[in-house]
Amino acid sequence: MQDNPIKIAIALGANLGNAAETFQEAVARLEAAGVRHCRLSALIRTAPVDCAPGTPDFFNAALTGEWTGSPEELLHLCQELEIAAGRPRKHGINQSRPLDLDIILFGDTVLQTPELTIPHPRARRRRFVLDPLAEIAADWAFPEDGMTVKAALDGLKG
Ligand code: PH2
Ligand code: MG
Ligand code: MG
Repeated sequence: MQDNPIKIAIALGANLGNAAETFQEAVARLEAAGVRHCRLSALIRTAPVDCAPGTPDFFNAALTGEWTGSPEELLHLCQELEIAAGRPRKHGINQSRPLDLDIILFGDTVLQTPELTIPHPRARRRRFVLDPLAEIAADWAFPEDGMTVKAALDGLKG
């Protein structure tokens, strides 16, 4: 456990069930588990990216907060909440899901283990991540090179 709270950003995604309710429930559970000062962006509806033909549209959002545990502890919490929302423990890559919680940023941590890569390796090329994150954390800089969320999003738009 670290003593000092670390600012974290999580991307939320769902394309099964009632995403608005599922996201609210996830925020409540994250708060109950110790994520403080949670701020949730608006939900946006997005076309599936890198998914099988016929995959339903997604709802995406982003959340910022503060966490006092390790990155791995936060990952395991996110995985628990995905399962609580009805996602099978073992699932295919990019398979439809009632809840996906991906850690995008964890303070200025850069981390690569078999279990977890931070920042999220695909975040900067995904509008469905950057659009909602820019609403609540536009000036947050990616630690590898200092590029802000807004600049990364503008790069994708250009
Ligand atoms: N998540 C994926 C793959 N593709 N497409 C959209 N629009 N939204 C997502 O959340 C998403 C996706 C893998 O987690
Ligand atoms: Mg994901
Ligand atoms: Mg995921």
